Amino acid sequence: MMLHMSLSAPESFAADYERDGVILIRSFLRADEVATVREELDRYISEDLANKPSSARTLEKDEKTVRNLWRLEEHNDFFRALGERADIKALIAPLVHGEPVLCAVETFNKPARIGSGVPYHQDNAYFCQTPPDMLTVWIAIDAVTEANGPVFFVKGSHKAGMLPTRPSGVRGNSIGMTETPTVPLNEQFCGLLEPGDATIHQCETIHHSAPNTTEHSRLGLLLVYRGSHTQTDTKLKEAYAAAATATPPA
Ligand SMILES: O=C(O)CCC(=O)C(=O)O
Repeated sequence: MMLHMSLSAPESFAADYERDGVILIRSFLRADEVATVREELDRYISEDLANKPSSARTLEKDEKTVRNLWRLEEHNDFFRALGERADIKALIAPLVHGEPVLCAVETFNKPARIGSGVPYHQDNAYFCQTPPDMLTVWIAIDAVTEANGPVFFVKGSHKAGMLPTRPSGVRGNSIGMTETPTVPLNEQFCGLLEPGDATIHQCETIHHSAPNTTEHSRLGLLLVYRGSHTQTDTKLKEAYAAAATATPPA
């Protein structure tokens, strides 16, 4: 069992989040907590994953290396407990404008050399919630550098709401955007993180990441929350169902 820290964030973090749709929090997890997360992920992949349904993961093109782990909150007690931590939920409550409900614990592993990219997208195309009071805490387990496929966010893009989507054909990220944003990369918010640092992004903030061609893995652990007041938007859900049927995640 991990010892709980008292999480702290800059005083302006809620205002920054409302304005930009993305914020960065240093040392979200301590070094020992990061090490425990890594150990449990390694153990889960080597001991448990083979006995889980194929919906528990997406593999890279080599058909053996894990690209994503999905539904860890269902499949693993340690990760459910991490996602349910009272200090984390207290921190994000003002951002989801209500009582946080843990919706998902997952990974984007971006393994060395073969880690695939993630096309421009808005998470609410997958989550399908209204109002969009839903977010992702993206915690670096490995260092995230400019070279190993950091996540880039278009600041303020959450304010324009959901933009038209199209199936992307990418396994694990089936819904892309009809039009790629014109904001140049050097004007986007790049999530450069040390292990334990985190970004938090709103579910309609546009983001993407490049493939990892380096020798350095770029493992991220994601905690997804919504406010208990959000509801499923049927129109968004229909588009998601069509894209997921065209490109199943597993
Ligand atoms: O980790 C990545 O490269 C992409 C992550 C992502 O799409 C997300 O956090 O919603």
